[in-house]
Amino acid sequence: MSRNFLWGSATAAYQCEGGWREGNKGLSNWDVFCHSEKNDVNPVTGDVACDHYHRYEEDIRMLAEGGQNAYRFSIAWTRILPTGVGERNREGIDFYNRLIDTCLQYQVEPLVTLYHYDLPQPLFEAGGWENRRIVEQYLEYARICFEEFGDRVKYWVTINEPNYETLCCYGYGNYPPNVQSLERRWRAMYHMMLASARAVSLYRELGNQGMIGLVSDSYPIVAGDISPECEKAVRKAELFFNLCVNDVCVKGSYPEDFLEQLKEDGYDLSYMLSEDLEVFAKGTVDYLGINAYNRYIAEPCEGDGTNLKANNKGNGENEKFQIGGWFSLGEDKNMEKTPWGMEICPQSIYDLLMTLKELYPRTPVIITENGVGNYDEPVEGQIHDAYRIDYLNGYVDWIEKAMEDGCDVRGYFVWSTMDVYSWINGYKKRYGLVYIDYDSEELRRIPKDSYYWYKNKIQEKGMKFHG
Ligand code: BGP
Repeated sequence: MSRNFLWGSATAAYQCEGGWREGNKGLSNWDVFCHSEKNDVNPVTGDVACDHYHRYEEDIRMLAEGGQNAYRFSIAWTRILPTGVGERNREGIDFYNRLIDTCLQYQVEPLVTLYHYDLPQPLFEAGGWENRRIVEQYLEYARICFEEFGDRVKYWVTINEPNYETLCCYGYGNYPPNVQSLERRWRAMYHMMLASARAVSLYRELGNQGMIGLVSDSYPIVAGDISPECEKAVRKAELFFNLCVNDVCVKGSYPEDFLEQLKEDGYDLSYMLSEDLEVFAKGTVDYLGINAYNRYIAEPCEGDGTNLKANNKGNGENEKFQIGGWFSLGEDKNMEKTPWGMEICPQSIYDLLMTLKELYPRTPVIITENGVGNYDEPVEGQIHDAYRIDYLNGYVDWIEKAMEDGCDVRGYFVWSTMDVYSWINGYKKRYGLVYIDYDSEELRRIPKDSYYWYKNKIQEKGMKFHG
């Protein structure tokens, strides 16, 4: 396996592929949701998206020409198994074979996510991640992917963001199934963690030699002030966002005070079976994938209510985030924020990485996503995204500092390779190193200033990058 530092960028199937009815693909919950009347915030779909399904060669070539040596993408479960279970679909497998072979042809290391938000619709209708049956179904799907692609793919991700996805599905309620029930959220997340642990063990049982991990959106969390109440709020926010995922996949068990809190909330936890303890303990990851975007300021709750309202309009209007009985999130008015309320704070990655080093000293980290979404407009055919360069540059420098201070980071991926569909934020919230002109017939690709910046940065830092 290559020992080079992974310098890459990332996408996910539903956000870029398009080709939603091609190659025998089945329908996913996102296909159905985006075509339903529930999709009313920014009513667009991923039917065509960037047409990566047909233009992957161009995208991978541009990535390689931009000096990158790694590409993170996800497999659509519905291309491999159109209804989620049953016979494998050759056309879908062939598509990913072409994608992987193209990466290798350009000397780009593929880092492959098995599950990134898009669930086969029949499984979604049977309860999705709330239904324990999905653990076996996911495992069968993972087995097929390992068998078909494991000879060439050496970096795997079991599941993308168990925290953020379930928070949107069952907290904000802006992703399908669009409900607000934290009790259901914890149940769904538990099955994701179980499925991930099983897949890690299976990967090893099959004799694979690569690295398999889970991608966790993780947050540096600071106290609103130095009071003991704020300190307690920090711990609860850590449990809520970070430890409910990271402790489980790295240490192989849930934190005691997390389980206590769920009991205190009065939730039915009968889905947590004692036989699962061993599954978690055995299925710990080879590396932890970190999606780094935001910093949080934890404070005690005001009253006992829960308030969860997402800002998907990019209009700068953010409601206070509060989980009754747990904590609330404060705001530092002096910090710069995007119109979607994300704080710009590159040095916070240093704190996060040093915390991870303390908590999980033997587990390497790969930064699997880092980026900033905003409205980008071409000026005379170019995209001058200096704000993105500042942001990414700050992150890379602070990551380097954390590495100098002993944190074992193996790779860095910008979100995203090119502009992609931003879930229910639509297409106007752009993250790409490459601009997509969605109005042009050929979905023209235009490298942004940040694309060239990244190329130079990689050259300057070198492929070894302390490796
Ligand atoms: C992560 C997801 C990505 C991507 C990114 C930006 O949570 O893994 O799929 O979308 O965030 O988020 P958004 O597009 O919602 O702004």
